[in-house]
Amino acid sequence: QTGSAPNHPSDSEDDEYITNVSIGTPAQVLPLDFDTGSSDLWVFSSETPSSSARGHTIYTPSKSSTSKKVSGASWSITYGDNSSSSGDVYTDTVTIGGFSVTGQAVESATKVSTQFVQDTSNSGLVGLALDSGNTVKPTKQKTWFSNASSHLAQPVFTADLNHQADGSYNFGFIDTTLASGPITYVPISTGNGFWEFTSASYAIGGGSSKKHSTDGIADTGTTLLLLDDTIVDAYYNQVESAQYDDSQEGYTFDCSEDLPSFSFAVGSSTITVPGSLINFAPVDGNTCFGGLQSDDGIGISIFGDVAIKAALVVFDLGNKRLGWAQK
Ligand code: 0ZP
Repeated sequence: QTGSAPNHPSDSEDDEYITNVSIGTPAQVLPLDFDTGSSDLWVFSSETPSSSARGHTIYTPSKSSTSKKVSGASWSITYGDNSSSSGDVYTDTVTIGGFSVTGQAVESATKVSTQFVQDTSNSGLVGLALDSGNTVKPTKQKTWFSNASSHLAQPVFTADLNHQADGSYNFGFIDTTLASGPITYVPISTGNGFWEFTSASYAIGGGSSKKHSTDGIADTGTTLLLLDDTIVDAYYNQVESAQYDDSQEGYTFDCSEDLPSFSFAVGSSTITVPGSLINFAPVDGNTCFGGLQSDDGIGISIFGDVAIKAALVVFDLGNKRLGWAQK
């Protein structure tokens, strides 16, 4: 069996990617942010204070004949950007792209931080990282993909994200027509619960490849490409108008300047992110914010949406590996 779900960017900047998910019986359809950087499936619900839930779609477990409360279970998560949420737990049927998982843990929010209140484009997240990162206590719960994987034709899913355009998350199969190049696989290290891999080198524009080991994760829930200062500084050195802007906390440049591409190694091949994707968004007037920024303070590098948009990314749980193919 397989599933295929369309996604779409939340806004013209591609800040996040939204996919509709059906929960319960009859189906309640919620727009959720699929996040390969975390492992909790949580939703705005009838238990979320109505002042916080305004503008969001909510899950009402009491209206689902298949919902069951998980007695004594609670969850609490804080993300890299300091947004947070917490609550209690149900199990219910969750259908993504036509494929249903019964008994999926659906974490219901009784509290959400202001970032989530204000961001009405999503009504929760679907965590697609490894099970070990799940925050439910006293018993960790499995991700939707982990539950689905033994029933899927292959224990894999793929992310196809596009700039200002629809894309897809496919489960159980790899549609190679979504890429132009071959898929190169690299092993993941599972110890931190992420889709974590090592990239051995990078290149800027047509320049020579520089040896530099990057320990990073493929994270659909992070908007930008976040790498070591050495790489980020070297990149913006090649951008005449670029400067580090303290008030924006990142590199900005003249919107009209053409940016060089950025390439990173995946095994023996490379993925190239075109300069147009690194020109992330205008901040004011003629100044634009870079899609490549520093990972300082995170402790790991993040291949977020800016990098993922350039590729078809294969999350292969069966073989504990990541595949990257140029689009
Ligand atoms: C984001 O990328 C934001 C957007 C964002 C944040 C900060 C600066 C930005 C500058 C320019 C453009 C975007 C920026 C996601 C986002 C998009 C749209 C609207 C939003 C409204 C409110 C809040 C966020 C919005 N956040 C990353 C993030 O935390 C930043 C980051 N910092 C990553 C360090 N690492 N992403 C998480 C999922 C988000 C959470 C989904 C907020 C949207 C809502 C995770 O994918 C990150 C992951 C980091 C870990 C791999 C180090 C994580 O926190 N996992 C949870 C585990 C807990 C560790 C057990």
